[in-house]
Amino acid sequence: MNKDMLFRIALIVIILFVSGLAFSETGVAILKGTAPDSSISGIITFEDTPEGLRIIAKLSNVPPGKHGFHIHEFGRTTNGGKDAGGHFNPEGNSHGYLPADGIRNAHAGDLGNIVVGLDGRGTLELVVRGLTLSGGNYSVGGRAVILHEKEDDLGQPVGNAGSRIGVGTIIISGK
Ligand SMILES: [Cu+2]
Ligand SMILES: [Zn+2]
Repeated sequence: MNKDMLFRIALIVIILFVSGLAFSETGVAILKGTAPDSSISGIITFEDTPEGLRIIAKLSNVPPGKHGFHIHEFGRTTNGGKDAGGHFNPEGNSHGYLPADGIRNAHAGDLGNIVVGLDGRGTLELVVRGLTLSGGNYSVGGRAVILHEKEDDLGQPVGNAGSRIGVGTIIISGK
């Protein structure tokens, strides 16, 4: 291998490294119903952007109405979603609505509600300042998204949203 070849290889490695830094980190959670006979499903994508963490949720086969939607502390999906623990809340704040209240005045997992239509489908798109996929005090990678039976009415301590009807682990999928 001559010097010119080595130089070209080094250049390619540097370009790959720099372009890797430029791309934002992405993640995904595949949501499944917690009941054995449930047909609830969903795909939630995550992307780190300069404005915050972009979260896009697309659900299907969910009963119509509003359903509380949160990030819970642990990525475990077992035991009907209960093993995911409580709302992700590293600062010990009161329950709220993160996009409006901010990271100091809500749980870091308080994403509000998803509205599901008569066709069983619901979508939600948020850009949440403060959250990341990895790194820092508010990283959501490896935690879980939980879909609740009822509306999150912002009541204390966790929004009165009832049981956990859907759960999925947030997996970091790429840079
Ligand atoms: Cu929840
Ligand atoms: Zn909460």
